[in-house]
Parts: sequence; C-alpha cells; structure tokens
Amino acid sequence: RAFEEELRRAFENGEFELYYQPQVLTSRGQLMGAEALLRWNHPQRGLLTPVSFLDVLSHKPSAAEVGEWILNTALRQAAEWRVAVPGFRMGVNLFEAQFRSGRLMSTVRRALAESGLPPDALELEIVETILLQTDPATIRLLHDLRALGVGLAFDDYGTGFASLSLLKRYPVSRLKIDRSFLRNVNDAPRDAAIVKAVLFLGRAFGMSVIAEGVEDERQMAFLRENGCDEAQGYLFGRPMPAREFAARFILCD
Ligand code: G
Ligand code: G
Ligand code: NA
Ligand code: MN
Repeated sequence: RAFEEELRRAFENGEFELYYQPQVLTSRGQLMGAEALLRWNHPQRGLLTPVSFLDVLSHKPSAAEVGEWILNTALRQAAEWRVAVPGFRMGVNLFEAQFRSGRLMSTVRRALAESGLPPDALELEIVETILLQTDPATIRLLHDLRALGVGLAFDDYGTGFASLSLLKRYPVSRLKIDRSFLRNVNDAPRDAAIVKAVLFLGRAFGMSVIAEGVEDERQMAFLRENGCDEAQGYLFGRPMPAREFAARFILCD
C-alpha cells in the first residue's frame, strides 16, 4: 500500500530513468540496437533496479501508465540514435498489466507515429508468464502487433514451462537465450547442448536468436561457432544511462 503510493509519487517526480544495454552482432561486434531497462533514482536508497519493485508495479493499473512512458521514452531515444546508426532497433520490456489494459496496440501505434520510426525499429520483449495466458484477446493482440511489423522477442527463453508448444502458437520473431545457460556454456556440456538446441529451434522456425549475459570472449567464440546472430552482456556494456550509451556507442557529430 504505502510502497504503491511511493512508486506513484516517484513516477510523477520523474525519478524513473531508462538505462540502455547494447546488443551486438556476434560476427563483427557491430552495434545493432539496445534493450531499455528501467531504473529508479531513489532519493534515499540510490539507484534501484526493477527486481526490488517490479512485483509491486507489475500487477497495478499504474504499470500500464509506466509502461507507456517507457515505450515513448525508449522510442524517442531510438529515433535520435537511428540517425547515426542506420537500422538501430530498441528492445522494450512489457508488463503483464499492459496486455490487460486494452490500449497496448494504440499505445504502440502512437509511440511509433510520434517517434517517426518504422515498426521494425521496435522489439517488444515478452516473458513466458505473458505468453502462457492463452486467452483469445492476448493471442489476438500478439498477432496484431506482429502484423504491424513490430518485433516480438521471447525473453528469458528456456527457463519456464511449455516453451516448445508456445512457439507453435505465437508469432515470435526472436528468442532471447536466458543468461543462466550462458554462464557455464564453455564448461558444462548440458548448458552447451541447451544453447545449441535453442539455436536449432530458432533456425527451424525462422526466428533470430540473441544470447543474454555474455561476459567473456570464450562465450562469444562459442556463439560464433554455433551461429548465434547477436549477443548482449557485460562484455559489451552494462545497462547505462543514455548519455553514456551515446558517448560509447553512437558516433555523434
Ligand atoms: O535491468 P535488470 O537486470 O536489473 O532487470 C531486472 C528485471 O527487471 C529483468 O527481469 C527485466 O526484464 C525487468 N525489467 C527491467 N526493465 C524493465 C522495464 O522497463 N519493463 C519491464 N516490464 N520489466 C523490466
Ligand atoms: O530478465 P531480463 O533478461 O530482461 O534481465 C536483464 C537483467 O540482466 C538486467 O538486470 C541486467 O542488468 C542483467 N544483465 C545484463 N547483462 C548481464 C551479464 O552479462 N551478466 C549478468 N550477470 N547479468 C546481466
Ligand atoms: Na528483457
Ligand atoms: Mn531477459
């Protein structure tokens, strides 16, 4: 209760900020886009990552409102960076509540129109708990978003249930291999096998695949050898403020 109030006040005071983490091509290390990640600049407790408040936020109507702000802010940023990096794509995480708000489609359309970006400059990241909702409205919404041309990434892929049958039913355009499988990929044969299996599935379904949590060159070598398109992780950069991202990755005039 009190925490909810605090979140609302924080949002209204502009204490929320988006950080950006680079996504690169495994073959040449070239920048392809970024994932936008929410942070809370708490006046007393410092910088908070969403693990400490996402649960509270996720199920409230206010998540739809915060989600709208995230989408608008991330796309405005992407439009700016796309001038210097042709084809730059922005990944935006969705809250479950946004699917139930009844206005996700119009929010996405409006955010795209305001930023002037083509739909394929946006990739919505969706976790399995959302995809597991098999109600017709959710399924319809996912197909409508994909038909619009927006990318749909299956986030934290491989960590939950029923993943294989979900792929049959949903218009997913990309799999994000969860970072837990990357951690020991060079030393644990089972982790390596899982990563290879996801890459195989991706190819078979015509989906691209990105590996999360890439921290060293050995992991990169594994991904290159096994044909993983893209990578994201501390090796290339932690999630960072927009200004830092621009200074490091965007060649400005
Ligand atoms: O950025 P970090 O690794 O701390 O994120 C922790 C968790 O919060 C991850 O599961 C991530 O997907 C989620 N998360 C981060 N930013 C956002 C956001 O903008 N929206 C939603 N819905 N989830 C986010
Ligand atoms: O659930 P999701 O995959 O969206 O969460 C992303 C989270 O993973 C963020 O909190 C981000 O800070 C974290 N993260 C990103 N790259 C790495 C990495 O290379 N190693 C580790 N351990 N965590 C990472
Ligand atoms: Na994500
Ligand atoms: Mn993820």
